[in-house]
Amino acid sequence: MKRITTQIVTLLLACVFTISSVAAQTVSSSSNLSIFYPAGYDATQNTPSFAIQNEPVVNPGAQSGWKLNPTFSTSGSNNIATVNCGTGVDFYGTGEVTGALRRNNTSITLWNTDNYTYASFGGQQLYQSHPWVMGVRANGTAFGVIADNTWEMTIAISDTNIVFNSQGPAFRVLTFEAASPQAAVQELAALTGKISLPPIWSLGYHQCRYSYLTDTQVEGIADSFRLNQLPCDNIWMDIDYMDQYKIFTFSPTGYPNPTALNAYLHSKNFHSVWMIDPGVKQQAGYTIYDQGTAGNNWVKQSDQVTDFVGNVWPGACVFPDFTMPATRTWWSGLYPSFMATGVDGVWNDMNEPSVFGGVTNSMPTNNWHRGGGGIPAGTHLRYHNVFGRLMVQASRAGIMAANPTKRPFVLSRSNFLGGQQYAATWTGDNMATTAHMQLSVPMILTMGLSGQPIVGADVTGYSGTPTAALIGQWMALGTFYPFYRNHSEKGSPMREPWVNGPATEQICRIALQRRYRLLPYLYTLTQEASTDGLPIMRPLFFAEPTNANLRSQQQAFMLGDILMIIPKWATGVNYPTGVWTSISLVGEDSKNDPTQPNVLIKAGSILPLGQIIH
Ligand code: MIG
Repeated sequence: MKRITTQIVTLLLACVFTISSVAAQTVSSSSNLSIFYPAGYDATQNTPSFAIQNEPVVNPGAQSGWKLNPTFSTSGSNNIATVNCGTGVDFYGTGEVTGALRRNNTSITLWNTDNYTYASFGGQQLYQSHPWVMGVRANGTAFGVIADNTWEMTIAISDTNIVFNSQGPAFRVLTFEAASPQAAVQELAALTGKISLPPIWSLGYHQCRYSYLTDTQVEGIADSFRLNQLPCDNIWMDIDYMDQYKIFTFSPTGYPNPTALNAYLHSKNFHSVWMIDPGVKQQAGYTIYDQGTAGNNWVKQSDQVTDFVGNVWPGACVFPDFTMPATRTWWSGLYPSFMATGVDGVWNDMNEPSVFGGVTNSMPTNNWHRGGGGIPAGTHLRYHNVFGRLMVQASRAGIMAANPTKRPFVLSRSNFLGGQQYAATWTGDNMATTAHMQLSVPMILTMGLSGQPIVGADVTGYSGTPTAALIGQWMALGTFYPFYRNHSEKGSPMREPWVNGPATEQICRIALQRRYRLLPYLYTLTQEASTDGLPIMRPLFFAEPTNANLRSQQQAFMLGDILMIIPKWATGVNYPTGVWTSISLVGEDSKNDPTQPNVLIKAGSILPLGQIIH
C-alpha cells in the first residue's frame, strides 16, 4: 500500500514539475572519451571550464558502441544529466565526502560549506566540490564522468545511474573509458591538472594549534620537540597571530616580531606556516582594506554596485572578488612582503567563503562577481564553488613571485575539481572521536580518487577531548596520511605529543620516527603523483582491481603500490592476492604492537627508507 501511494505521489510530482527530456545536441569523441553537449547549451554560461585544464582533442560525432551516454532533462529551472552505467558497477569519487568509500546509493550536494564537525546537512555538504564520479566494473575496467559546471548541484548515485542535478544552465558532460581504476584517475589528472612537487618539509610532521597565542609559546613548543627528541618539521600559526584578525598584520603583543620568530624556527630546522583568510576587515585606515577599496576589488551585492559586507572573525568584512584578474593580481602582490618575514608556507582557511550567520554559512547567492579575462560576470550561485580555488590560484602566484626559487606550500580548506594544482588540503573540522578517526581513511582515499593526492585529517581530532589512547592511535595512523598534521580547537585540551604523559609520548615518538623512516618513499610517491596523477594513499582495490572482495575495504589501505597499512582497529580486512609480510620500521613489532598500524610489504618490492631520526 505504502509503495503504491509513493508511486502515485511520484507520478503527480512528475506532472507538476514537468520533467522533460532534452535530446543531446552534439557529441564529440576520441577513442576513449566523449563530450556531450545538451540542446540549449550556451557556452557563455559555462566557460571557461574550471575543471578541465587540458581540453581533450576530439572529433565531431559519436564513438560507435559507446556505453556512457548521458540523457539530459530539465526540472523547473534545474538542468539534469543522467548517466546509465549498467549493472555491477562500484562507484567512487565525488570529492570531499563523509561516509563510505564506495559511493553506490549516496547523494551529495556540491556547495562549498563551512560544516563544523560535519554536523550540518547530514554531513553531505562539505568544504569542496568535485563534480566527478568514477566507476569500476566487475572485470576491473573503469570509467569516469565529469559534469562540467560550477553551479550548486547534487550528485545522486544508485547502483546503476549517476544523476547530476544542477541549479545552473545546461552543462556538458565528459565520459571516458579506462583499462583500470588507476588509468581512470590518471585520465582525470590529465584533464584537470596535477600537483606540482611540494617541498619535502611539507611531507614531514606538522604541529598546529588554534592558536599558539604568543611567539614565546611557539618557541617553547619548538624547543620541546627538540628536547624530547620528537621529529617535527613545521609549526603553524593560526588566526591569533594577527592584529584583531586583520590579514597580513601581526599582533603587536603576541607576535611583535615575526621575522625574529621565523629566524628562531629556522635556526632549529623548523619551517613555519601562517594563516591568511579571505575576509578583509572593513576599517578605514587599514592598509589592505584601503587598497582593496581603492582598487574596487570587493564582491558586490545583487545591485552590482554596493560592496557586500559579512561577518567573520574580524567583525564586518568585505571579500575580494577573485573572479577579477585585477583582484587576483592585487591579492598576489600582498604576499611578497608577508613572505619576506621568513614565512615558509601559507594556510588559506574560511574560503568557501565562510560568512557567519549567512545562508549555508556563506554569502547570498545573488551577490555579484564581475569576472574578466574570459570569465563572464555572474552571480555568486555560479562562482561560489570556485571562490576558494580562485583564491588559492592567486595566493600561489604571489608566493611564487615572492620566492621564485622555492617550491610553494599552500593549504586550502575550500577548493574545486582540479584545484590540487594550487593547494594541498585537509578534511576540515573533524571531531576527537574514534568514529571520525576511522572516517578519515575513506575521506582521504576518496579525495585521492578525485584528483587531490595531498590530503590529511586533523590528527587527534579538531573538536572535543580525545582520550590519551585516541591521541596515540591517531598519531600512529597519521604517519600514513599524505599530509600529517596534529591540530586542535581553541578551548580543547592541548595535543602536543608530550602533554599526556610518557606512555603516550612514546607512542607518538614511534609514530613520528616511522614517518621519517618512510619519508624517501613518501617523497617518491609524491613526485610520481606530480607526473602521473595517482594518489599517494590508495584503496586496497588498486592492488587487485578484479578482486570483488576489496571494493569496499576502507579501513586498511595502500601507501603506493607496495605497502599495505592495517590499523589495529581494522576488522574484516581482505588481503589482495600475493605475499604480504609485516615489517618493522624503527624496531617496533609492527604486527603485534597494540597501537601502531601493521605495515606489510609486497613480496619482491624495494622500499627506500631514511635513517631513524632522534
Ligand atoms: O571559524 O582559524 O577549519 O582549522 O583552526 C574557525 C581558526 C576558523 C577553521 C579551521 C580551523 C582553524 C579555525 N578556523
